[in-house]
Amino acid sequence: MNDTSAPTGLMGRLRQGLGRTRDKLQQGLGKVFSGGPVQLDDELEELLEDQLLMADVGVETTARLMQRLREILRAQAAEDGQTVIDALAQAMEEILSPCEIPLTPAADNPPYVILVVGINGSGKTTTIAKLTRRLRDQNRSVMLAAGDTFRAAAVEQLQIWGDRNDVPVIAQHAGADSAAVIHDAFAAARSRGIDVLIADTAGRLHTQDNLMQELRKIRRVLERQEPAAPHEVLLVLDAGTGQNALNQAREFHQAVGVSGIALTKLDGTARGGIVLTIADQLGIPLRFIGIGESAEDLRVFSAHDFVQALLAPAREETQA
Ligand SMILES: Nc1nc2c(ncn2[C@@H]2O[C@H](COP(=O)(O)OP(=O)(O)OP(=O)(O)O)[C@@H](O)[C@H]2O)c(=O)[nH]1
Ligand SMILES: [Mg+2]
Repeated sequence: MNDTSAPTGLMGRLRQGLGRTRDKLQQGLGKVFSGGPVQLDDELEELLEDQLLMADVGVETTARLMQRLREILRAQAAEDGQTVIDALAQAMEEILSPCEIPLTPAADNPPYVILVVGINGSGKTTTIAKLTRRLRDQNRSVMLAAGDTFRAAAVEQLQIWGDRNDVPVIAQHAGADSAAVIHDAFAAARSRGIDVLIADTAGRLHTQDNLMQELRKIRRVLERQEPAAPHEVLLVLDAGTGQNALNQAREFHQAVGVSGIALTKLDGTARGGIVLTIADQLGIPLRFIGIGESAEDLRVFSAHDFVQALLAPAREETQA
């Protein structure tokens, strides 16, 4: 991340956001990325495997990638660094593409309800703020439900974001029943004809059974108000937790049924390969990736852009 060039445009920003993972991967694969002639022999395979594992791609997904890489390269005669990179890009995109399913809140029978869940500090509330801004820019009306009743500061944090984006926030006192807050918010959103209701929840460990029960209760209460709600259960995962994110996703999915994932803090980690593991192992739509603190740093996930940002040579950065 010692890159002092200032990439412009959305693609440049994505490259910068994935800088840690990309730099590590490309440095580790210097032989491939320097562009000279290379052969996919045992030595190179081992090097590739090591680098993918270090980027937190995970054992099974790395094996799958390597398998595809061999297949693709078997069909090609000349091998130089670029051929290997192109083949790797193709193999990665094949894994990621099925999970590239953006979140598109339906306009009929409002409100469209997004229930946001995840462990402590994964980025739920800031993701809600960024999502709110995105929806407001699309001229959708938004309401927020302060379902994190655990901390007083959480309600205030959401309130500030709501004020900033000029959207109403339904909240009660700290310690209130989260399901009741979200229930009231739904009723208010429905009567006011609000397009999208986004419900924040307290961070919880996937191992805390009572708190997972609480999420089930929220779901039940919403379902009673509107059988289709929540329309989206968005799980927010911190990319820095690496392979542990997989366990979190499995437990949350089992408890409340996750329909989409937002993977945050990719900018702060060299373990961005976790995106590939998540796509490969879970098959849950990857709605958004977070690559920084500002609103535009919550990006709709694009398999192609992600792979390009990861594998495109750093020297192209200034041209982005
Ligand atoms: N660099 C970076 N920081 C992020 C990103 N997403 C969230 N953060 C930061 O992560 C920290 C925690 O974010 P919150 O949104 O408060 O997390 P939370 O899941 O609501 O936390 P709890 O309510 O305590 O469970 C904040 O400092 C955010 O600014 C991201 O994509 N990149
Ligand atoms: Mg929060």
